[in-house]
Amino acid sequence: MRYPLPTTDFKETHVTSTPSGRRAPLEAVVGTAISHQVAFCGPLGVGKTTAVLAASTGEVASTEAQWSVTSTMVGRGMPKRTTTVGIDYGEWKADDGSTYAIYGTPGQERFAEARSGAISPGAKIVLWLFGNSPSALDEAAEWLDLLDAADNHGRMTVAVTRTEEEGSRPVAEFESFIHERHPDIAVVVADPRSSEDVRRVVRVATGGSR
Ligand SMILES: Nc1nc2c(ncn2[C@@H]2O[C@H](COP(=O)(O)OP(=O)(O)OP(=O)(O)O)[C@@H](O)[C@H]2O)c(=O)[nH]1
Ligand SMILES: [Mg+2]
Repeated sequence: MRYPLPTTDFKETHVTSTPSGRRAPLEAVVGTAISHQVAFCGPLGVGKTTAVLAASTGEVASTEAQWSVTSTMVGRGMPKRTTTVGIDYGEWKADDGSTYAIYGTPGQERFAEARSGAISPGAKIVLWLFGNSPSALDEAAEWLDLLDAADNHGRMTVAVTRTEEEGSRPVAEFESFIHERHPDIAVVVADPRSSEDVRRVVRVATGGSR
C-alpha cells in the first residue's frame, strides 16, 4: 500500500513500519481528502516523530532506523535509539471534518533531501526547537536558515519544547529572537508527547485559532 507523498520528485516508497516495528498498511489514507499539509522540521531528537504519532488519529508510517546513542543525544538527556531517515506520515482527522496530513522530517543534515521533499509548496512548516538547549538561539538561527525562512516565513510556525525543564530559556527570549527577524512567525510552546499540544500547533500553523 502506498501513502501520499508531497512532491513528485521525491521517490515513492512503500510504508515501512511504526517505531514499535509493527507493519503499518495505512489502508485508510488512500483516497482521503486532505485539507491541510504540515511538515514538522527541526533538530535531531527534538520530537518530530513523537509529535506525528501524538497528533495522528490513524496509523503512522515512519522511517525509523536503529542507531547507537551518541554523546550529543546523551548530552541532551535523550536515550533515543532510533532516528528518522526518510519521512514520517500521519493524518489527523479533526472533529470539524478537516483532515491534516502531517509529515515528520529527519533532523539529521545528511537526510536534508528527504526534508526538502516533504515540504511541498502548499505545506505549512513547523520548526520544533529545544527550549532547554544552551545553544537554543544559535540553533533557532541555523534552522531558520536551513528552512529558508527568508522566503518561507509566511508559512512557518515555531514550536518550543521542554520549556518546563531546568536550564530552559524563557519563551519570551525565543519570541523576541524570532520576531526581530520575522514578526509574522507565531511562536508556541508545545510538548511533542501531548496530542492536545501538537494539534494546537497544527491549528496555529494552518491559520486556525490557538
Ligand atoms: N522530557 C521531554 N522529552 C521529550 C519532550 N518532547 C519529546 N521528548 C522525547 O524526546 C524524544 C524525541 O524523539 P523523536 O520523536 O524520535 O525525535 P525526532 O525529532 O523525530 O528525531 P530525528 O527523527 O532523529 O531527527 C522522545 O523520546 C520523546 O519522548 C519534552 O518536551 N520533554
Ligand atoms: Mg524523527
